Amino acid sequence: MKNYTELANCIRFLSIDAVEKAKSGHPGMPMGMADIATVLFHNFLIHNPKDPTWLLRDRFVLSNGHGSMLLYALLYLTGYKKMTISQIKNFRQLGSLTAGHPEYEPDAGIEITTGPLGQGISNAVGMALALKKFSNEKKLSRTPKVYVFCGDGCLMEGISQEAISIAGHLKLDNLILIYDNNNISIDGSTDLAFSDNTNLRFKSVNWDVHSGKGHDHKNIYNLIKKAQISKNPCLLNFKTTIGYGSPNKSAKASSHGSPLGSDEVKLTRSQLSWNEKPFQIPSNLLKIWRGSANKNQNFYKKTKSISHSNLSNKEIDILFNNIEMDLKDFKSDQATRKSSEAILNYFKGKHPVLGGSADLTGSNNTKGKDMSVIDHLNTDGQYIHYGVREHGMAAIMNGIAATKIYKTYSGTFLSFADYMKPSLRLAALMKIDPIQVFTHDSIGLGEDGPTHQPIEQINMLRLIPNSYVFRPCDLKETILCWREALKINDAPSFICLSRQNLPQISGKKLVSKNFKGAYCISGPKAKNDITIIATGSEVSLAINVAEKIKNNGVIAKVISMPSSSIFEKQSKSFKNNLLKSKLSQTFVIEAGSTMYWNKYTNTENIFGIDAFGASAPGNEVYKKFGLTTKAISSKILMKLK
Ligand SMILES: Cc1ncc(C[n+]2csc(CCOP(=O)(O)OP(=O)(O)O)c2C)c(N)n1
Ligand SMILES: [Mg+2]
Repeated sequence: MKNYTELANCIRFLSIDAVEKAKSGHPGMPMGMADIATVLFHNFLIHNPKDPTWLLRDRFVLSNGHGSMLLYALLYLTGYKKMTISQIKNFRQLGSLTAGHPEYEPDAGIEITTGPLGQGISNAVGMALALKKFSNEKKLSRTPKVYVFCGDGCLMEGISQEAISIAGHLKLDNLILIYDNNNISIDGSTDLAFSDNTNLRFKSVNWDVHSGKGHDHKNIYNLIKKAQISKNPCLLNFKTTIGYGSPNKSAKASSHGSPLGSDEVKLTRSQLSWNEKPFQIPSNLLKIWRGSANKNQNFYKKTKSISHSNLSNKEIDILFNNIEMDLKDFKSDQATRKSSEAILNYFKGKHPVLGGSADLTGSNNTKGKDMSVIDHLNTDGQYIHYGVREHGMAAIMNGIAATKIYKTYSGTFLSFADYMKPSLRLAALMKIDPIQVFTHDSIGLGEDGPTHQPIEQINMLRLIPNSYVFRPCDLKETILCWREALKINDAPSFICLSRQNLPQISGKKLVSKNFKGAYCISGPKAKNDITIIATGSEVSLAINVAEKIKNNGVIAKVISMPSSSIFEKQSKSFKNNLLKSKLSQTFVIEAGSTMYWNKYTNTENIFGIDAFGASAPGNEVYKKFGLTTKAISSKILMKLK
């Protein structure tokens, strides 16, 4: 056996010194997990620091992201070019790769952004699924493994249950979760709030479970070895000591989230017989670390040139031109969720999308006719039944998207976007590209009532930086929105679709080549008295309003805005031109909260809903909130008097 203690101390002291220099950070977790990480990286993890984005590498996910220095130390020690010693010295400083919590940077070996506890475990499920599916498709000799570290906090978070439950159901045998069972979280002993029988919990959802001692290298080695041949996802529950090596702070919450302090650092150096200056790693140890990734070079050589098979943007354009041609003369009223289904049916295997729904497949219309279901026997499918696990689903999709192997989408009701928000935000932060299909996008859904009628959700989504919100008004716009969403590869997309039937109105007016998020759908392009902006199901309402007020001599230009996000990116002159009116009056109609639209007009010109909906047929609810042709046109005329 190598001298794992000294090798682990390299991680410990890089972490201690970096946190000390930054005057902030979390030394306890890296000190406690250093032994396990060392054994894992020296014997099991298959990666190549010289080719960080090799598609078929194992993935290492730090779900307890507060221990970020553990990851940075590992990346530096194993020789990732971007992770230099000066990056370590600049821990938590502006512009460094060594952010307070790991921020997705595959080029530097950072596989996923973590920090909000529970996300990493769930991302890892998506990674394991994508890698297993891809390895089967390519008939590889080895399926890459996903190793995840997590702490007590991740296991207390509800999302972890959703993720481990589906991982067990799908028998993701390439997923190994290593639990830092140190009995400590921020408030003190976990006894304050946590008395789960974690092993039983995992066993009950079909995981293999082994318990071990997290500072006993032989024991660590043996358990990780056992996990290699598991037929199920595997939990390794290691008893560890937070802040291991610190005479006064180990096993205490005080080592969790603040520097040890210079006196305690000295004592720790002496306790662990570490005589190096800050940030110095003895060359003999660095050499051993740098050589640790030389395992399984054959597999690397055999698979390094394998790439994923997503369509290029040009190919997507061609595919969509065909769809548009085919559906050109479509005239019947149709819910946009049905339009979306028609598009998915058109793909017929032409686009390697990995779809799904959180138990609303028939309502979200997310399953294309030819898509087969992924289960534990069939990873060749293209469709995942996520079960009723929206938050888990969104995080799992982030994991899939982060592998860069599959473009992925899934569905639920728009009102349940709230259940997914933390993961949607992280997708945007990471610049990864899952697509969420959110159906039942307004009070128009009717009788299911206010619990299901989204009000503020669409604007909640619009507020997430680096994300794209779409709300098409008919089939043609739905085609356009799908096309754009599939082409976006550096942000998540949210496609909001109606439950109720809508008329086909965009027709030939839709300039689809160079889509700018909004366009004049009815009325004159210039010399209009007023402008009315509408989205989705309210576009036809806006057109009706425009026709009615025309009888009173008021000429309105109606702007359909299927993507406010794309419109906002346009030049000021384009936006001003489109919105321009003789009376400088812009009105907005959208069956949701109004606040977002204040940037384009005054509050009294916005027809929306700032209350919860109502349980009644959709038309009745529209009436109740004054969203009818009659009510809106008379208000507009009053305003213009
Ligand atoms: C969703 C979420 N809630 C709260 C926090 C703040 N937080 C960071 S670490 C932590 C305690 C975690 O305990 P544990 O996972 O046992 O970490 P350890 O102290 O053992 O390193 C908390 C509450 C967070 N990062 N994410
Ligand atoms: Mg803990």
